[in-house]
Amino acid sequence: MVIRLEGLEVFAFHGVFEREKREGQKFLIDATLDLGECDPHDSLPETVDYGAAAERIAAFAAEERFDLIESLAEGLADTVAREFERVRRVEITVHKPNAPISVPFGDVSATAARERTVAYLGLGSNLGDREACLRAAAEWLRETDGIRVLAVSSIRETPPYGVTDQGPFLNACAKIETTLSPERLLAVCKTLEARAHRVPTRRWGERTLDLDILLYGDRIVDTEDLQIPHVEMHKRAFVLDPLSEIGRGAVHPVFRKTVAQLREELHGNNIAFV
Ligand code: PH2
Ligand code: MG
Ligand code: MG
Repeated sequence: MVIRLEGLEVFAFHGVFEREKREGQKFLIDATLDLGECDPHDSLPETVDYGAAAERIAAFAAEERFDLIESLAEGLADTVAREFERVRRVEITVHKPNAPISVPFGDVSATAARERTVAYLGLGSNLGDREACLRAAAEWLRETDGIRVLAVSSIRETPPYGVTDQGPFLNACAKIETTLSPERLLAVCKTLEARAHRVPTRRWGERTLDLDILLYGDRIVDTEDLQIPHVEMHKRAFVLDPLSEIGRGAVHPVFRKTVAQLREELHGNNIAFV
């Protein structure tokens, strides 16, 4: 189901020039609200009230002040994605038909989109009050704008993997729904690690909190700063064991296998004893 709102008219004060900020002008806004598989059965509570969405969009556009129509479009897409939980994907286009351009023109617009994605995070700690660190991390995730925590696995103690001359870890996994991009989600993870007073040590070394993105929908990301799926997840019992509690059926988009399958392959015949 897709709902389209077109030509929503708002008088507002966005612009780079003083005169635009002072005098304001007309903006036209289009919103596409993709509700995914939603079948509302002719009942308003089961869909998105387009009147409520229009009012929220108009209020945001009128109250905020941006230099750029790009920023307004991003802010609107963020707001709609966060506040209207039935919206799987939103696309917002902001038109500024009377923009101060010295050449005659038809229209100028900017488009931004947000998509609600299910992601899985790995949590680890082997320094300080390990359990308190993991519980705090789950709480901080719950408080983060753009993240809804759907499930947190049990916490288990695991031997250090990779670098073995360090204390045992506590590990857990979280299932979240997020409107943040993978890059913004990574930034949140780093901020929360710093909030747990993580200090840089050797690679794979001891840490108060490690927050890793394991899966982000079916997205594959391979940049210098970020690799999704997590490149080691399929080799690690401390990831696959807690992950299988909350995401057995989640599919690894590179291997095209479920978490349950990867775990079975990792543990072989010993799975009953893990
Ligand atoms: N994290 C590492 C390296 N080794 N071992 C366990 N048991 N748990 C971890 O979370 C862990 C690890 C690097 O992130
Ligand atoms: Mg890690
Ligand atoms: Mg990490």
